[in-house]
Amino acid sequence: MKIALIGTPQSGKTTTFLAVAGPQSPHLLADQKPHLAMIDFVDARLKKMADAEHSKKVTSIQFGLLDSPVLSATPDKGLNFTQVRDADAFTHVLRAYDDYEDPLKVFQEMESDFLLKDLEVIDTAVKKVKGELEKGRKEREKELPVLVKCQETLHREKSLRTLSFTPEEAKQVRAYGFLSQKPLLVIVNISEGKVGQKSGPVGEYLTKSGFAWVSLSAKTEKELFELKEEERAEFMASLGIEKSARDEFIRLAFEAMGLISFFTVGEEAKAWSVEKGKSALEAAGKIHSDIARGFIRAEVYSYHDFETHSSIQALKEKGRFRLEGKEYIVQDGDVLNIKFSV
Ligand SMILES: Nc1nc2c(ncn2[C@@H]2O[C@H](COP(=O)(O)OP(=O)(O)OP(=O)(O)O)[C@@H](O)[C@H]2O)c(=O)[nH]1
Ligand SMILES: [Mg+2]
Repeated sequence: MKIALIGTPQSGKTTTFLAVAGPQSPHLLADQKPHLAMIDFVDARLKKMADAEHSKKVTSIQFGLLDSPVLSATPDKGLNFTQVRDADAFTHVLRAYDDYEDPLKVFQEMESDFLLKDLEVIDTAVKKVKGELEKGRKEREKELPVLVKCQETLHREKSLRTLSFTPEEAKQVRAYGFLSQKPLLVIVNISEGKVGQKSGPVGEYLTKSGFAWVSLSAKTEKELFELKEEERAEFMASLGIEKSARDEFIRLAFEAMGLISFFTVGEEAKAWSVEKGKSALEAAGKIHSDIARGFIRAEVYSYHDFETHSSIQALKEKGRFRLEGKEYIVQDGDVLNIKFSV
């Protein structure tokens, strides 16, 4: 999973990158190359279960975070779109730490840039498929409905994020790498002095439009990351910051992508991500295709029950250990043990 930081020049992308990924080599800010950092989602729930069950290994969910100077959108040239087509999601960093630009206007411009770029792609694609059909290539007929659906949505100035697709359609659409379809999280980068205050029109707009967003001071968060752990908690409390940028970032990424976490706990305790509303069978497929293929049933308990009863043995005795079939809808914090035979 790769998330790309985008935004106007000097909006605070690299500062945000450092606030989430932690200190990097000193050359980072100076050179003009793209940087990818792997971010560990350290989930306290997983750690607790691993400790209680004496797991030998703990494996977190990982994200790639991409910061690249070319991902700056300049007013005359817009964003360098070719660089970001393969990202799974975007983080738009808005410059709100001074009055240099209007973050709401910048956000709306980026959104309409995305729509325009997608329209170019879709118009070409529709034309091409129609041309093929006229030449008698009947097999391409089934591609058309979903493309037309996208085209109509874009012509109505709505992003492709607002559409839902069948798995078949989703596969077809994915190949185009549409920008307005990618999950988007927004960071309103405010000044140090404004932490904890209301974020004005841009915040209201983002909430009203249903975006996953947070306001934070990237600069302060970056400095926080440079402190020792003990000092960090104290400093955060003094500034009124409840969650670190890294935690907020992960929470937002999950929200924007519609993901939840589930766990497997044994010799290795491991966290997995799956889209909200997916079945135990689909979760099994995340672990291994063989496990999905030979799926018999899932033994399931929730992290919440684990916390109440403190061990797997205790919650088993209390009857909190359930047997579920393929259709069971996985919930955030579920622990799964899938029985299978191949
Ligand atoms: N006062 C203040 N300055 C900030 C904040 N965030 C970033 N800056 C400053 O803005 C400047 C640019 O920050 P960067 O993080 O390098 O911005 P960028 O988006 O990566 O810039 P480009 O890569 O050049 O497009 C730096 O001098 C930062 O110190 C903030 O929250 N408060
Ligand atoms: Mg930068």
